[in-house]
Amino acid sequence: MKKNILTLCIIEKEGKILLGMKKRGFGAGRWNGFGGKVEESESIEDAARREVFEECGLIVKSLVKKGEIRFEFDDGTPGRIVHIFKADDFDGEIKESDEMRPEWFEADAIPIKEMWAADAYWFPMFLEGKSFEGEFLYDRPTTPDRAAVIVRKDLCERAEPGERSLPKPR
Ligand code: 6OG
Repeated sequence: MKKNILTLCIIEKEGKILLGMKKRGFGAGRWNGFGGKVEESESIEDAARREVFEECGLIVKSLVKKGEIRFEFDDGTPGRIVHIFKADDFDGEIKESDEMRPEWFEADAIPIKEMWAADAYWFPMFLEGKSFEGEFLYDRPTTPDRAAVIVRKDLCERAEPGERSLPKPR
C-alpha cells in the first residue's frame, strides 16, 4: 500500500451526485464519495476506478482530478492525502456493497451535515466545477456518533491540484 494515499471519486450524472453511506471502518455513518487506499502496484487513477467498482459496482470510463487535500489529526491518527476525482462517464449497474449504500442526491440537496466537516468547504467548490487544494487539521477522526471538529483549515482554488507550480520567471 502506498503510504496513506487515498482516492475519493464523486460520480455525477445529469446534475445529480451519487454518494454512499459508509457502513463500516474509517468515516462510518457519513455520506461520502467512493474510494480507498492506493495499493503499491497500481496508479492513483487505477485505484480510484477499482474502489468505485468494489464499492458501488460502476465501471468508470474517464476520471478528472478535481482536488487534493491533506488531512491531519490532533490525536495521533496518521495523516492522509486524499486525491479527489470527478466521474461523469461510466457503465454498469449501481450495487450496494459491504462498505457503502449508494444513493443519488440533487446537487442542491447534498446531505452536508451528515458528511465530514471539511466537505462543507470543498464540496461547494467541486459543485461549481472548481479545482482545489488544501489541508485540514481535525481533532480526531469522525465516528457515527461524533463528527470530527476542524482545528485548522487551508483551502484554495488551484488549476492543477497537486502539481507544484514552478516559480514564474521574472
Ligand atoms: P477506507 O480507508 O475505508 O477509505 N476519506 C475522506 N473523505 C472525506 N470526505 N474526508 C476525510 O477527512 C477523509 N479521509 C478519508 C478516502 C476511506 C475513504 O474515505 C475517504 C476514502 O475514499 C479525513 O478504504
